[in-house]
Amino acid sequence: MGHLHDHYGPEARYAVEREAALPDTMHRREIERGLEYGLPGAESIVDRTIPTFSRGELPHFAGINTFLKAPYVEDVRRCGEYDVAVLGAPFDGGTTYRSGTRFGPQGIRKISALYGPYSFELGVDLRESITIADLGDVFTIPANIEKTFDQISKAVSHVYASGAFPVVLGGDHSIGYPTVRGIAEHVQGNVGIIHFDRHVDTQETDLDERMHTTPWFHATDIPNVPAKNLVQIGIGGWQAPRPGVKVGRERGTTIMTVTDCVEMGIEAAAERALEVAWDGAEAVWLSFDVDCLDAAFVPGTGWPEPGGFLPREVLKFIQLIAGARPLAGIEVVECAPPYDNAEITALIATRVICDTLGCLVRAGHLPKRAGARPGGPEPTGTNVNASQA
Ligand SMILES: [Mn+2]
Repeated sequence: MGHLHDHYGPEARYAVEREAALPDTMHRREIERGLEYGLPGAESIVDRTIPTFSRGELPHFAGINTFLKAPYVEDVRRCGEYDVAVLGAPFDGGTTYRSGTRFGPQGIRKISALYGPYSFELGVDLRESITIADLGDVFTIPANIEKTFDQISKAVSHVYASGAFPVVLGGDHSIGYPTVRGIAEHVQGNVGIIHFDRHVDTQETDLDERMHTTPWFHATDIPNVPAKNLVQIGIGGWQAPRPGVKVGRERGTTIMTVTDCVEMGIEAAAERALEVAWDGAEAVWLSFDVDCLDAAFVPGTGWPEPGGFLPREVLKFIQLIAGARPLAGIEVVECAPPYDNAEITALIATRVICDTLGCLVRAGHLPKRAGARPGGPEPTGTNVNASQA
């Protein structure tokens, strides 16, 4: 690397320096595989890395829409061979206003095709660092919340036990309860939850059922998921129902409003959130409701509420959390493509996942070493990358 001049800011300097240190081994392998499986390009194509059939990253508008164009792994028994496993939970039976999140996984996968595996500021290339599988979607039951919860818990439990890092694409926020239930059964000790949302989601029932306004009431009823380890970030506005606020007060959840976070500063707020979630906990689940952002940035959601975070605030927050400690997994919920304009809601949903993965990689939390799954014993699957680490 040549000498860098002095006009860079610290972040840009880090980014520019860091890129020189990133390998390109997996990228070259992807190109070779593309030429083999997709045939070398036509005679007139000057760039001989281009195959006849699109295989791999390029062009971004082509291809089959898995998350980040990760391989679709049909045999879910093999998910433990990957560092990260993406699974959709297409369910909107828990919505109490706008439905449409059953199309959330599709919407997120579609716009994720726009993303490359490399982040400039983070100085990370996911393709060179981790393997990702897209397992497709859980078979949800549209007219039955409880059967859907059982399906989601079984799916998340399977992925977590395999050793792969679960990334759950919602779905409305009712899925927060079954996802945490699927993790908690494998954790010897307590599970904390970092919850981004404008809404508390802590009432027992809504419209007589366990709707998307209720996941944390039921999750914190699980013996090793104490309410004291639930930190709720971005809560506020006119849609945080009083019954839920009452439950949060009684059980002692920690609520941080947007103003609280912005005025103490995102670094201090992230530190507080980490302290609460990890206090005596063995594993921490990240539950990200896209509506924690201001309604202007997330038109495609079930309960848009003005006054939320700016994207750069929430991304900074996520980066600090994922960089600090290993997470048990992440879910991104309430992305409703039928209401989305220009895919901007799906875009931020994808970005939150990519930044989380990028920071976990940069901090050395991914790929996981064998047996280093947060709070649990040896993985039951064979994690190929982990065993090399
Ligand atoms: Mn919400």
